[in-house]
Amino acid sequence: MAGWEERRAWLRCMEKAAWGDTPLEVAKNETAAYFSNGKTVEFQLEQEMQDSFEISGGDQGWRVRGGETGVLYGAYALIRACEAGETVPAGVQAPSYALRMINCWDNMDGSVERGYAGRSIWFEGNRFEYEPARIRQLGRLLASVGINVLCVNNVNVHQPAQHLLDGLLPDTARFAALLRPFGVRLMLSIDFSQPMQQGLSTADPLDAGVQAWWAETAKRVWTAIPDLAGFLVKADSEHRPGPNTYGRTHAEGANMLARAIAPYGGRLVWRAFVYNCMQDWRDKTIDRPRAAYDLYMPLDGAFDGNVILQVKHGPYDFQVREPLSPLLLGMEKTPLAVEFQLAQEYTGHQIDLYYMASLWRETFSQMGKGSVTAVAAVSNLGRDDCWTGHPFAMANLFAYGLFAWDPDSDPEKALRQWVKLTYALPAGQEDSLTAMLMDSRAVYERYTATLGLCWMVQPNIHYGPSPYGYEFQAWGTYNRADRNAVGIDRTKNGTGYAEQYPEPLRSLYADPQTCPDNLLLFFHRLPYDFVMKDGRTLIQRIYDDHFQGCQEAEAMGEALSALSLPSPDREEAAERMQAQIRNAREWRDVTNTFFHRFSGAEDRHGRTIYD
Ligand code: GCV
Repeated sequence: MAGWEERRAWLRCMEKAAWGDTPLEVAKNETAAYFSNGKTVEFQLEQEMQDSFEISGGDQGWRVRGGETGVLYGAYALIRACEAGETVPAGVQAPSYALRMINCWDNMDGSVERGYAGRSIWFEGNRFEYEPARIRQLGRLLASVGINVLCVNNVNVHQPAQHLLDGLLPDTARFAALLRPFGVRLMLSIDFSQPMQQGLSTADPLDAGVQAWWAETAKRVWTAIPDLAGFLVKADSEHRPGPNTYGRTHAEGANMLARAIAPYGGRLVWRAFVYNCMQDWRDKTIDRPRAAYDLYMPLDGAFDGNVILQVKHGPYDFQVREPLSPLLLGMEKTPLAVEFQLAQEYTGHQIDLYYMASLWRETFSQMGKGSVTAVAAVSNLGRDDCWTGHPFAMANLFAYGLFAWDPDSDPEKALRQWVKLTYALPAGQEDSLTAMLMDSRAVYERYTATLGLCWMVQPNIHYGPSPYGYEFQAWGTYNRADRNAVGIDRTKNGTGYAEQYPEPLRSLYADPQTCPDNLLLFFHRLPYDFVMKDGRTLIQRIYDDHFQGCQEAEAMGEALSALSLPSPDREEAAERMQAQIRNAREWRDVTNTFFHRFSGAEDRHGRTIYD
């Protein structure tokens, strides 16, 4: 079996390069190793260009002009294009977002919350434990697609992680130093109540003692790690402490922390994932998707300049299909980050194939350019040799980097580049793998969440079907299926959630005749005999999608076995594909039976639906 050293994901072509101590040195070493055929690459450093670069030249050699990190991104862009046989990008290339972040949900005991690729690469036994070469390799992976911030610890900050700011600070600084030559800056998740764990009687953001504690802490931390990108905070969310405990607003809480770190250029990333997770399922007046907009819109303009409000792309929680969070369209005076999840919590646990770039394309095109200042994604990485559990899940990390750099990127082009860099497949097989991954999102959606029906998953695990698994729980995640109808009316006649959208989306979603099919049951409660735009009944469409999705998963299995992938990717992908097919069959049968029992409707095509 190959170890991680042999499985450098898309950087296999650069095995021989030496490390360097600065981005420029790394850029020189990487290009010298790659262009060992005599072509030269010259670098011209122009500090003010920062992350930007421009590549010129061609036949004789290349010239890369760029800022301190720009030269490195230029070197990688050049290598990626040459290796994939693509045209080298012309003109000045500048990233659309200054912060292109990966948020790791790694716990200090070595576990990874929602991790599907093994244990943490850098934590074990409540301390840092890692192979330095692997951390450098990680820095290189991230830099090669332009990612520049790594938040190392879980947003659910369990007690030992607080010591990253004090007892373990020298280790945190050593870890940061390993990533620095790759232009990757560290970020730390912090606990809002941290001052109380360390002797103070309160964490009230308006308390002078608390403010002094954070100011002192910030000074210590930035002295050790002067380029720390900032703090990430999950507050008043899923039982985490926050300013609400003290009757303070989220602006008061965030600004207190932001002021402590402002002298060092730190950014305070404050997550907007706040909702009532203790809801009584009987209470239909509460509608979880409304929560973030209701809480944060009145605070627009109240945050300090170095606060970034980090908003999940949809109003729920990384479901297979959600509309864009209305907060991303509504807040105009607050710097925003959009948050995605590479970890496949609800999207197949890195067992089922699920290439995400079309989601990012949809999200960015709905938001429009310039409405967010940063991009974040929950990591899908772990200690597994192939880094991401499923070797194809690496395509998501790769493409995420390209989209965080340029939200107008093309999902298929990004994927093709990853396929070419990762595998040496014959052209027809490249097409086949690309097609399989391009279709994977729609296939998964068909057998797990048709018509926007989400949350029908095994509670806590979030893999496999359980139509009533979340129905009577406190998390605010209901489908309210009964013998007459399914879904929730979120128009002004119902919970009013659709009213949070500006026009024309508000009207588009409010009318079942214009609402996109894939969000129909997210916005509406409809009877099983409701006639869809294509003339089918709602129940028939539910049956059809489950049969079709499952069949497509089986066909992907056949297409996969025809690929001449290298070992062990071939065996790993095949094994996971078998699990995916079992999962798809289970989803098909459980969901169809569930709705058949309620509706009593027979399948028009007479296929098997179990009683
Ligand atoms: C880190 C969901 C996940 C949690 C996660 C949370 C979040 O609820 O299931 O594991 O916690 O999102 O984004 O904070």
